[in-house]
Amino acid sequence: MTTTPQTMGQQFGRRSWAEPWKIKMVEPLTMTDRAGRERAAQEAGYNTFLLKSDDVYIDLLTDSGTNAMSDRQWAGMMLGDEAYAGSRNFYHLEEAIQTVYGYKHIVPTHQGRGAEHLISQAAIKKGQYVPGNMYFTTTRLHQEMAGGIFVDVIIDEAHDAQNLHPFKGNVDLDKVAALIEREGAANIAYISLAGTVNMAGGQPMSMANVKALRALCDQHGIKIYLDATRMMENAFFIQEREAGYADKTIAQILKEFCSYTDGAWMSAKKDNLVNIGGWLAVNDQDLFEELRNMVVIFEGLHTYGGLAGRDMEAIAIGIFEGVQDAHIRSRIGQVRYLGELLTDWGIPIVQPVGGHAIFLDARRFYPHLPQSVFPAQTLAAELYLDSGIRSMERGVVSAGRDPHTGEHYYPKLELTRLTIPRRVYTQAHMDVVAEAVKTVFDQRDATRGLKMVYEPKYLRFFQARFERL
Ligand code: PLI
Repeated sequence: MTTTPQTMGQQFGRRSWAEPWKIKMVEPLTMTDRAGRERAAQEAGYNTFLLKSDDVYIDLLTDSGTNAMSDRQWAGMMLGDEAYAGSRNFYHLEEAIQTVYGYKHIVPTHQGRGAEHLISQAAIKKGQYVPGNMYFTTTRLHQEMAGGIFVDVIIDEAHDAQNLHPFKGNVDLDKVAALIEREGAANIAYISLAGTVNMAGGQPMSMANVKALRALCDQHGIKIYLDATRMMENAFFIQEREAGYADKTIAQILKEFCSYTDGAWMSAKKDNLVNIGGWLAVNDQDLFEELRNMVVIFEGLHTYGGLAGRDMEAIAIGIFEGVQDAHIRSRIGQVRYLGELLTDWGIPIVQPVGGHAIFLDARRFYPHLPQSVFPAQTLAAELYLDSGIRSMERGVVSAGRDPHTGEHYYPKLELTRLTIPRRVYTQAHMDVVAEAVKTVFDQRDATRGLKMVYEPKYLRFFQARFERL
C-alpha cells in the first residue's frame, strides 16, 4: 500500500528519487560536544523550546518557518512593495490563494495562530461545540478562548500509533452525527478540519471522507473550515492511496478538497515554503467583511495583516512551488527515508509515516516510564544530550490541562517529533539522526523520567521547565 522512496523513483523509470533542486548557498552548522550539551540542556530546563539555536546541531524542532526559500522567492523579496495600504504583493498573494486553493476572499495574517484567532472569534459563539479531527495546540486554545468547546471526532484508529489505516486523519462521521443529535446543529460553531493531522503523526484525510462530511453538514447547515497548513502534503497521500486520484496532480487534488470546505486558515510557514506568514480565506461575503474588519485590530491593515510586502511576495511564489508534484514527492520521500531506517532497527514510531515528521512512540520506547514522568519530553531531552539533535514533545505536556477540571489531559499518543524542515537537510543528515536515535534507544533501560518544576498557564509545552529524576 505505501510507496517507498524506491518505488516512487520507479514511477519515473529510475531506481532512486532525488530532490528537484540543487544547493546554491550553505549555512554552517554548530558542532556540539557532550559537556556543552549538558550545560545547555540544564539551562533550558530540559525543554527543547528553551535551547538556544546556537547550541543545536541538527534542528528538527519543527517544520514551521524553518524552510529554505528558493532563489525565485529571494528574488521576490526584492520586489517588496512596502506600502501601508494596497501593496501589490498582497494582490499577488490573493491571486495565488484564489488560483491554487480556490477560495474567494483572503485576509493575510502574521502567522497561522493570527488566523486561528480571527476565525475563532468571528465564527464561535460562547458555549458552542467545535468538533475537529484531533486537536492542535494553538487551534484548540483559540477556540476555547472564544468560548468554544472542542470535541475530538477523529476516527479511533488515529489514537493508535501502530494502526496502519491509510487515512488516520479521517473524521468519524458517526461521532459528528451523534454530536448533532445530542446538542443540535445550532450549537455547533463549525467543523474544524485539519489535513494532515499534526498531533496524530501527520496523518491524512481522504477525499471520500471530506465529501461525506460535506453531505452530512449540508443536511444540517453546518460550515466546515479547514486548517490548510499541510494540506498539500495531504493531497500527496490521496494521490498515492485513494482510488481515482493516481492520475490527478497535487494541485487538482488540493483544489477539489478545498471545494468541499467553506474556508481555511493557514500557517504559511509550512506548505507555503516561507519563514513567516499566514492567511485566512473564506467564501462567505459577510464573514469576510467581519474578518477584514477584525484584522485591523489585531494584525494590521487588511492588505498586509502583520506581514511585510516582501513576505507576502515570498508566500505567493511559495504557494506555486509548494504544490508541484516533484517537490512534495521528494519532501515526503525524505521523511520516509528516515522512517524506514528507524523501522529497520526496530525503533517504535507512528505508522504509517506521515507527511512532515517522524513521531517516535515514547510509550513503547520507554515502556518502564509512566506518563506522569513525561516519557516523550524525556526522549527529546535524551536525544539532545546524546547528539545535539533537537526534537519536540507531543504528548502529555503539549496536551495541557482541561480548562474546566484543571487536570492534565492524558492523550493516548505520547510522541517525540523529529520534524523535517523543507529543502534544508540532506540524506546524510537523516543517517546521522537515525544513528543518534538508535544510541538513545540502546540506552533506554537506564533512562528515568522528568519532573515539571515550572508550568506556564497557556501552551505550557513552549516554556515549561523540568528536572531530571
Ligand atoms: O505556528 P503558526 O502560528 O504559524 O501556526 C499554527 C498552526 C496551526 N495549525 C497547525 C496544524 C500547525 O501545525 C500550526 C503550527 N505548528 C507548529 C508551530 C508546529 O511546530 O507544528
